[in-house]
Amino acid sequence: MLRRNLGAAAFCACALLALGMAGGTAWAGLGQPTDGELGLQLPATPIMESIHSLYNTVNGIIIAITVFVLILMLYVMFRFKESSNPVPSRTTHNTMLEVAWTIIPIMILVGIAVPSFRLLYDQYSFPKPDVTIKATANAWFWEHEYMDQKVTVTSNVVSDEDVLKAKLGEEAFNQKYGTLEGTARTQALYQDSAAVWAERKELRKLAVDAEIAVPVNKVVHLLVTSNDVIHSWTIPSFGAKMQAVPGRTAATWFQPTKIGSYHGQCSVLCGKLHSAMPIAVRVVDQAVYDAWMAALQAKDRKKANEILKADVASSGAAQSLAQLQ
Ligand SMILES: [Cu+2]
Repeated sequence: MLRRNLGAAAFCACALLALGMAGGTAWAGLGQPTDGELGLQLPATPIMESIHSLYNTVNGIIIAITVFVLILMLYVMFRFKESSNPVPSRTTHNTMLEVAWTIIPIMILVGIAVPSFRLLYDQYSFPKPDVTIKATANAWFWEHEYMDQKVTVTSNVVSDEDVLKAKLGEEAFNQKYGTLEGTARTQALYQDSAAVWAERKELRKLAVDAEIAVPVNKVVHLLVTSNDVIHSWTIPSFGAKMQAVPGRTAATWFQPTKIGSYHGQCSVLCGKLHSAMPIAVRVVDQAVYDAWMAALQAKDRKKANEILKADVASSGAAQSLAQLQ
């Protein structure tokens, strides 16, 4: 019976591992998710680096404890089974052992608490800001107001319909899809837009019509609030996540150290189009940022978008390529 159980457990573990391999698992990318990813997205800020290190430390401890308990259980199962140990011991207490299994877990917990509290402290210690942005959540889009420059960027998701319309033209689009309704329409748009997304080198569900930009290595303070229900502003690679609560202003900060394109989504289930609230931040050179901001201040949004589009160094495509190499 025992052998059969052990065999089943080993088989399940092997099957899971094989499934993971076949599913094309990969380590998560920088600033964007990867298909079948394992682990956290790569860090682009000192805070996210600390989160990675805490995550790895705690995972190491978990793996060590699990392996230790597994070995202990297997040892007990074989060593003390009825056939090899017909006369069981009558021992009920062992002071040394009891002190040890109380003290050691306490020491492990304190060991986890120290880096954990240090990280929490760092997350709430705001360095002097170079840029202050107020992110306001709306059902279903984000507004980013650069407080000192008095400029607001409204970011809407780019849908399958948008990219197909841009590719085919409004008229051809209506001719092809105008008669379709409901799921049939959604599916047709999804299937037909796949090639267009690949061609545009943009991330489906994560692309927005107007990205925001921040200068590299500068401290950004982010004030977060909402106009309707609770949302959450998140960029995983920045290690920044803050609830957007109506009537309140919360704050977080980040200091991105790598030029690139960073993606996140509203991460509190907020309603029907929760999945249509992506956030896209470009971390750019100071010169690119200045030019982009100047265009926005001159109310030339088209030029501002073009400046970011033309900045190859921070484009997501360059990033995916660098990750592959
Ligand atoms: Cu939301």
